[in-house]
This record gives sequence, C-alpha cells and structure tokens, in this order.
Amino acid sequence: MKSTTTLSKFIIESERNFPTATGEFTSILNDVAIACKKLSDLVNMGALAGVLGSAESENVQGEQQKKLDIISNEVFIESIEWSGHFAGMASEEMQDVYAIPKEYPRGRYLITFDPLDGSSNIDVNVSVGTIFSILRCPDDVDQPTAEDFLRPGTEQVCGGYCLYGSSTMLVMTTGNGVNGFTLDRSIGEFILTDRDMKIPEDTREFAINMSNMRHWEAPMRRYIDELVAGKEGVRETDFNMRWIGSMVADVHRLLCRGGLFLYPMDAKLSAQGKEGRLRLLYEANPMSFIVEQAGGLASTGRQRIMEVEPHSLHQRVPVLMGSKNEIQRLVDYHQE
Ligand code: AHM
Ligand code: MG
Repeated sequence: MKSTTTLSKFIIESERNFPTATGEFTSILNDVAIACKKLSDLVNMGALAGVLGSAESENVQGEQQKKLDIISNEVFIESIEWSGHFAGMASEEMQDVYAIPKEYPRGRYLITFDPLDGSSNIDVNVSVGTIFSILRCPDDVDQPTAEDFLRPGTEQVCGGYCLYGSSTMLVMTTGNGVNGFTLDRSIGEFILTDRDMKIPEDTREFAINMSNMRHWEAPMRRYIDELVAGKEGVRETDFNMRWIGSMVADVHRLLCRGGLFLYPMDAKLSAQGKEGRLRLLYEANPMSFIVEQAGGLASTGRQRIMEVEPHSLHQRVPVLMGSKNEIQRLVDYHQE
C-alpha cells in the first residue's frame, strides 16, 4: 500500500528537527486545519447550507459582507480560540483585535486572518480561500492590542492559505520551504501532495485587473504595455493573462506553474485615501512569505512587502508577486 503523509505527521516529523520544539505548533496547525475543513464543507455545500448571498452589512473597510464572510469568521475563531495557543487574533472582518475569552488560557502566539478571501466570487461558484499569518506574541504582553500586531512580515513564524477550489488545498510555510496538502474527504485528512513547491523563475503568464489600467502609475503601464505587445513588441514573446479575482486562487496558480499576481497602486485607490487594494497583515504578508519561500519575489514596487513597517491593522499595500525574473524587471522599472 502506498504510504501517505498527513499534515499532522508532516508537522510532527518537521518539529523533530528542532530539539527545542514543544509540539505546540503541531497543535496550532491542526486547529487551523480543522477550521479550514469546516469552511471547505460550508463553501462546498453552497446554497444547500443556506449560506450564500449578502449579509446586508458592511465590514470595517466599508465593503459589503456576504453571509459566508461572517459565518467563516465565526467558524475560524471558534475553532482556535479555546486552544491556549493564542494571545489574540485579528481578522479582515473585525475592526479591532479579538481578545481570547476569559474562560480560555492565553498562549504565546498571535494570528491574523482573512477567513474567506475573494468572497465576491462565492455566489457564482468560483474558488475562494482562507489566508492566515502567525506571529509570536511579545513575551511581556498578556492582553495584546493592535500595536502588538503591527510587525513586519519578516517576523511571521507561519504563513498559509487554504484554497477551496476543485479540490481543497492547504499550502503553508514556517520558513523552511512551502508544502501543499490536499484534503482527502474520504478520511477527512490533509495529505501531503506538493512537497517543497517552487515557482519557476521565468514566466509568460500574468494576473492583473486590466480594468484599472488607466489609473496605474507609469512603470506599471509600461510593463503591462510591453507584455500585451507580445511577439511584435520589445519583449518579442506572447504573454497570456488570467484573472480569477480570488487572490488565493490566482497565487496558487503561480505557485504551481509560475506567473505574476499584480494589484498595483493606482490613482483611484489614492483618491479614496487607500495605500493599495490588498491588506498587508492578513493578505500580502502571508502570501509574500509563501512566494519568497518558493523562490519568488514579493514587492510593493518600491520595497519588499515583508519589510513594510505596519502602521495599522487593516493597512493596504500594492502587491506585485510571483516569478523572480519578471518581478525583478517590474521593480527595476519602478526604480528607473
Ligand atoms: P476581499 O478580501 O474583500 O475578498 O478582497 C480581496 C480580493 C482578492 O482576493 C482579489 O485578488 C481582489 O480582491 C480582486 O479585486 P478586484 O475585484 O478589484 O479585481
Ligand atoms: Mg480578503
């Protein structure tokens, strides 16, 4: 019989390489995995679970919330708050830091998450995902405030996402490469299917919302103009474009076969007082951690994303990530 590696086995075996490891991380990731399994089930049931449609409410960022945004947030919190591993949490769906209820012990870690990213896709049966980032809580802090979460992405101890696509996949890094696990529904376990994922350094595929083109800055327009010009242009190659509109699905594609995921700064965003479209702490940072660990690059155009010093919980940043050589070229255009 073919032997399989479950997520738990993989983490336990990885922890054995670190003599000081306490096993706490195995437990944390198991809880996160359980949350993702529950969300996978809800997303999969769709209309049958009565979870589709608008919640008729707005989140802290003034965006329409879906019923499933709110339910996912509750499911995620409820799955991990009791464990004693976390000192606090922050989510896209909550304005302030979520304090661990008094009845549960407080732990040494902080987690930020987007429980259901790309949720505008949910009602049309297109892939969505969960994104999470784990930080160590400062030793002297018992009741973390927003300040304690404002740390650059380089301090993350784990970054991951779960993609609810044609299959459900959990992809994560703890700083030793990137591994992908596919949910085997017959036994309810995530199985290691994609060991040490690597992003090809070159690519002929990019993902961007082209409808914003007229608002982009000059370096971005130049770069995309050159790609779109194809064989007849300066690049002398035809490029292909894909845009799912779910960051998790678009980034997963580039992790599997190379590519670029671009949500640059634009004039429309700055007119709205925004510093980008995607959120730094629970979207850009964990995805950058994964992309870098898989050999890619992740930049705002002017700075490595993971080195951005956060100033607020729901801060946004421009995101340019993916295959190394193309992102480097785009960053060079920004510097010229
Ligand atoms: P959300 O967190 O409200 O779901 O928004 C994030 C999503 C990303 O998944 C996706 O890449 C982006 O928004 C798409 O934006 P747009 O609709 O502007 O193309
Ligand atoms: Mg999101």
